[in-house]
Amino acid sequence: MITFHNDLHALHHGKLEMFRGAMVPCFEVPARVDHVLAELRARALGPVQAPPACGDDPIARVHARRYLDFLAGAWDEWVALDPANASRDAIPSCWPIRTFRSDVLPASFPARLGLFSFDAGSPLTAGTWTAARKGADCAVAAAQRLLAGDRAAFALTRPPGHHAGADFFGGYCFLNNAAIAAQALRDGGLDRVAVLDIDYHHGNGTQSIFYGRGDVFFASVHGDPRTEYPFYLGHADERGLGDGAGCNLNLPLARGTGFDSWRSALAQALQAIRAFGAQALVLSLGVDTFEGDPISGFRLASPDYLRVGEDLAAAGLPTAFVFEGGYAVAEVGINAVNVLDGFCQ
Ligand code: SP5
Ligand code: ZN
Repeated sequence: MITFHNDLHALHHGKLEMFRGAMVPCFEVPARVDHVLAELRARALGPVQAPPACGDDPIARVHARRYLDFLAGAWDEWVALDPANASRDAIPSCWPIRTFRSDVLPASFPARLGLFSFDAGSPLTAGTWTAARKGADCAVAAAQRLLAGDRAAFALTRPPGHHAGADFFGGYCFLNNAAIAAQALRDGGLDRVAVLDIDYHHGNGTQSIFYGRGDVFFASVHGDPRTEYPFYLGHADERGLGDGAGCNLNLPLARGTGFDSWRSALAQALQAIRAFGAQALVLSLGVDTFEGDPISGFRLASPDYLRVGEDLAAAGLPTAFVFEGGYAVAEVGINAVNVLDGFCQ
């Protein structure tokens, strides 16, 4: 399987994130991807290539113009507020929830930073926009390989994407790579596409992007949002709206869930994707389901990820893997590549 990767991901390197009132070192670090690359190369799982530039169009098919304009200029605006900001990341501290207006674009940069985000845990840095753009290139390139007939491709990207909505960032995510890949598959001629999200955290951004659509099925196995981030979406009763009714499947599991129960939920998600009649699959590949993950609560062990890959392969769909979370940095390469290795056997 081919892997698309761009070194410029490392330009996105947040320093600190807000957690329960404290600023703590970022969990989502460049070394995560270095470990995956090293493991891919050690196992000779296929070529690693830099993707061609996808241009603005595939990104604008998923994200709102005013959000993309905001992201593109955000770092310069942040530094223009105060030259001292060049040495610290941009983090929102004010949000227009409920009765506030979101239709009027504030002139104030901190106000727009809050308008286009949902948490204080996702620092925006000098290189965030460049890194995110290169990540979208990887996602589109992976989709193009499926359209060209490949059975699988891997977009090895960071920052991750699945928490980012059409016009907001959060959860370490800025551009929704999985959604961009799914939309590229649709625009490339497939009628029915599925996104399966196996990151520990619910893919609220991907769900929201496709919630009203009947052409893209979204399924997710994740920590129960009653206790787990992102808290405000991901419940089992969210089934899709309008044309999308029945095209959303959430399988929340309690913190502490081990592989056997998790694997049953995966089988249920794959069964629903089969019933939907998907012609291709985008797999949001988070490995923060690992027992050693510092911010998550499932109990998957490293060898379990080989079985995950085998189960995915048995679904028989062309599959674009898109890298998401996984914060046990030393093991993230083994775990992610185990999924790909299991798929390719
Ligand atoms: C892509 C992805 O996996 N995003 C996850 C974002 C989670 N953000 C909240 C992190 C909360 C950090 N908890 C620290 C617990 C230390 N014991
Ligand atoms: Zn996650």
